[in-house]
Amino acid sequence: MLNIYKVILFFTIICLIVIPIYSENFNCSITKAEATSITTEKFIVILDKNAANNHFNMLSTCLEKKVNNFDPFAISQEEPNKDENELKKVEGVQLVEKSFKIYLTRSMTTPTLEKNNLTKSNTSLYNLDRIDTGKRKYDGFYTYPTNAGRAVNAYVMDTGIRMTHHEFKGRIKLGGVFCNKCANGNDEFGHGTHVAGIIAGTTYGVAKLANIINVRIMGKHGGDLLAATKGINYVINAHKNATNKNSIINMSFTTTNYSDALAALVKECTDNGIHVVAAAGNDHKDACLVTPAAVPSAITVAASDKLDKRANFSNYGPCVDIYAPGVKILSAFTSNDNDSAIHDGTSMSTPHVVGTVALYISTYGNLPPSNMSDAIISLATKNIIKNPNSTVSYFLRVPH
Ligand SMILES: *[C@@H]1O[C@H](CO)[C@@H](O)[C@H](O)[C@H]1NC(C)=O
Ligand SMILES: *[C@@H]1O[C@H](CO)[C@@H](O)[C@H](O)[C@H]1NC(C)=O
Ligand SMILES: *[C@@H]1O[C@H](CO)[C@@H](O)[C@H](O)[C@H]1NC(C)=O
Ligand SMILES: *[C@@H]1O[C@H](CO)[C@@H](O)[C@H](O)[C@H]1NC(C)=O
Ligand SMILES: *[C@@H]1O[C@H](CO)[C@@H](O)[C@H](O)[C@H]1NC(C)=O
Ligand SMILES: *[C@@H]1O[C@H](CO)[C@@H](O)[C@H](O)[C@H]1NC(C)=O
Ligand SMILES: *[C@@H]1O[C@H](CO)[C@@H](O)[C@H](O)[C@H]1NC(C)=O
Ligand SMILES: *[C@@H]1O[C@H](CO)[C@@H](O)[C@H](O)[C@H]1NC(C)=O
Ligand SMILES: *[C@@H]1O[C@H](CO)[C@@H](O)[C@H](O)[C@H]1NC(C)=O
Ligand SMILES: *[C@@H]1O[C@H](CO)[C@@H](O)[C@H](O)[C@H]1NC(C)=O
Ligand SMILES: [Ca+2]
Repeated sequence: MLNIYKVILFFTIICLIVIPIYSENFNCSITKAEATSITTEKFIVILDKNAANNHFNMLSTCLEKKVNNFDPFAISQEEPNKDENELKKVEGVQLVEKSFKIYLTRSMTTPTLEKNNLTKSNTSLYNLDRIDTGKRKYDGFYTYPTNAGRAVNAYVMDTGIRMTHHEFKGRIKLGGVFCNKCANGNDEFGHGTHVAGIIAGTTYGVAKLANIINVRIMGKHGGDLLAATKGINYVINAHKNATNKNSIINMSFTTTNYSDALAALVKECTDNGIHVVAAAGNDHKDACLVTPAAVPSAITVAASDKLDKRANFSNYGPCVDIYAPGVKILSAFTSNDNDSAIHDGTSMSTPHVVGTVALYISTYGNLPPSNMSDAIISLATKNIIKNPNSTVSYFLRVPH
């Protein structure tokens, strides 16, 4: 059985130990010659349960190679498949997957910036106005439970957040920074700030009293699977440590291909009681083809527009659990502490559901993730949006 804490331990020990070479009798299946070909590529390595105590000794002995901080390995690019297979033969290694690029799920359209223009009236945000009702009806109000997500922690795994933005005052903190060459938790792109605003912004947010925890896994140009796995490990650890177990992760990234490592980590989160809400993706294809969207225990969110039509970029199909507004969404942005912008994407739909889970928890109490998923679906409105490759669809509705 997968044990994610062993992964953490693995990275941590590599961080702390200054390479004494161990001489225990490990059964090395990688030869010295093979080990010398190891150079640059990064792999995610997940160890099985029994390997934890020996893993560092084993790997440093077998590979006779210094392993850098948090970078599990570097493998020759000439024969990557061979090396990956060799790595798999090391005792205790359960899963090896090459790190690859992950993508933001905001669509590629150029955002319309609306600087220094916070919408004070709650009548102009169609997305908030829409999600408090079943049948489409814009009454100019967003009606939500008064607890508004209080004491719920929403972990935003994204490009960082402009934490000084007025939308988050007093309810935001830095969790960790996991991307390569990212100096701090700042948002150099705007994506994470926009998402966080939809979850919990005072003006733009679904759950206006929820806490935001900034887990930066992407820089200006996206990130990679390795950073994502480190970020997820962090959240699981933080959740385990915390006395407040009301945790939701918002996963705004997607992969071009299905990732076994990412799927395993998402399942580990939900097994530990952390709610995972994931974007369906913006490639107009079946969401079952990509992670984390395809993972059954995640709540997977597709995008619709003001007229309840599926957004033409949105992924779809049986792996989609729910639709939420994701076209022309106004939220916080990064130029200054009052900045706002309009974005499209399943990245914008996902935080609506994160906020709704927060509302649910603060109103009715927490549930195990699978029950929460059922509860959110039972609040939702059935079959008002066409979901290709599936006979059923649900549209988000907040508790009322
Ligand atoms: C080491 O590997 C060899 C060959 O695969 C196997 O026969 C042997 O039992 C292993 N020894 C230990 C201690 O695991
Ligand atoms: C921004 O301000 C201008 C001028 O007051 C107004 O016309 C426009 O509707 C505002 N935009 C938003 C999104 O509030
Ligand atoms: C929405 O509008 C109502 C009536 O104008 C006002 O009482 C309420 O505070 C507004 N809510 C928000 C979140 O702006
Ligand atoms: C969890 O607690 C341990 C022990 O106090 C600490 O070393 C670790 O940094 C904490 N991890 C997180 C993610 O908070
Ligand atoms: C994704 O899968 C396709 C087809 O299986 C393959 O050609 C491509 O290299 C894969 N991409 C990545 C990033 O692994
Ligand atoms: C999707 O819809 C937008 C706006 O309605 C339109 O500009 C765009 O061309 C459409 N894209 C595709 C691929 O149909
Ligand atoms: C942002 O808005 C606040 C109050 O709404 C105001 O006090 C502040 O001056 C504004 N800052 C900027 C940079 O516009
Ligand atoms: C939440 O997830 C969505 C889609 O998965 C993503 O676009 C957005 O950036 C995320 N927001 C936060 C605050 O993590
Ligand atoms: C969660 O759902 C399972 C299966 O439907 C049910 O047996 C269990 O009682 C539920 N737990 C809670 C806390 O609602
Ligand atoms: C529906 O799924 C099937 C296989 O599962 C696939 O071949 C087909 O292209 C999908 N249809 C759409 C519209 O994506
Ligand atoms: Ca309304």
